Amino acid sequence: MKITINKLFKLLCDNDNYLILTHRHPDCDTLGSAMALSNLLRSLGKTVYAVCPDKITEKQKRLMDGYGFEDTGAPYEHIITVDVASVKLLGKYEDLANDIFIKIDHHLNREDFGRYSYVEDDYASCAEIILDICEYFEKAGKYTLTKDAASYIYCGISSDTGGFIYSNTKPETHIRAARLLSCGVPASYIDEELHIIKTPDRIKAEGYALSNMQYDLNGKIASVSISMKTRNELSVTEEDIADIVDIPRSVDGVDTAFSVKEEVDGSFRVSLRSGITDVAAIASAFGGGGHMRAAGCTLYAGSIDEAREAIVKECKKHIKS
Ligand SMILES: [Mn+2]
Repeated sequence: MKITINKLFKLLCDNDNYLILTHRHPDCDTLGSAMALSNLLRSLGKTVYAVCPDKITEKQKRLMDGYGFEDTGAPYEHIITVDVASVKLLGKYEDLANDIFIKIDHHLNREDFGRYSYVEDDYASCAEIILDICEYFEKAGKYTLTKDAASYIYCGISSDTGGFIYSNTKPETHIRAARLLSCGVPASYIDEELHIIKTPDRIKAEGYALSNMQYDLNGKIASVSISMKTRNELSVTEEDIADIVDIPRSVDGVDTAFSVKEEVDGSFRVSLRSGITDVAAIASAFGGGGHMRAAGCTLYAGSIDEAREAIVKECKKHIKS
């Protein structure tokens, strides 16, 4: 059931013992949203802890002030999901899908789950919704946005807008960011961590991507495939290749860019980015989802080339010539 912010305010006030769930393959939007919401709920005297179905990266841990999102097995009563578009994205927590109390999300292509849902699907990030909630509590005289919470929210916004570059960035996005900066958020530190600083292994992975790019549809599609064999040869981690799709998407003339990565279980993880084409529609053809211009899915195919071909075939259906 969709609820208003006033109803959400009442629900958060009237209940206690929260478990916040983030999505698998976590980004700083889901993590930052969870951290800021935890900060708000704790300041109200509530018990809350946040977990992630996957291990978070060292960089994410730094940005989240050392909080690792590990499951301590602590008891809880009410589950809140943040930035989770589908129950599949709950990973090992998928079996909790029917027990979700409140879903807070900004995805356009999302599943209907959770007893209550609070959604703003024209927001660039889920973290901005958390900011709205914080401000609602402020107006009610129950909370003052802290520098820490503001920093977590800023991480979410900067992460989901690619540092205010993606087309989801709106005037309101900048206005919200301005408010966060006025709380003392170390924006340039966060932006550098998120968008500039890379490990030597990440640079090595980018080198591989640069020299192994594949083009289709007269250069409108660019892709890079990284098999487990390549991963081992380069000795790069999942973290090193997490945003490798940024390499094909940086090529002039490319509309749709994607990366295919072989996973430990033999499946193929695909990340899609585009200029115009609705890549959420492409991802959803394979049971995935996301946003118009940034989406992802997991494929089960005989080989990485087969997986790549399947995506190219689907892209061709959606790219207007
Ligand atoms: Mn998000």
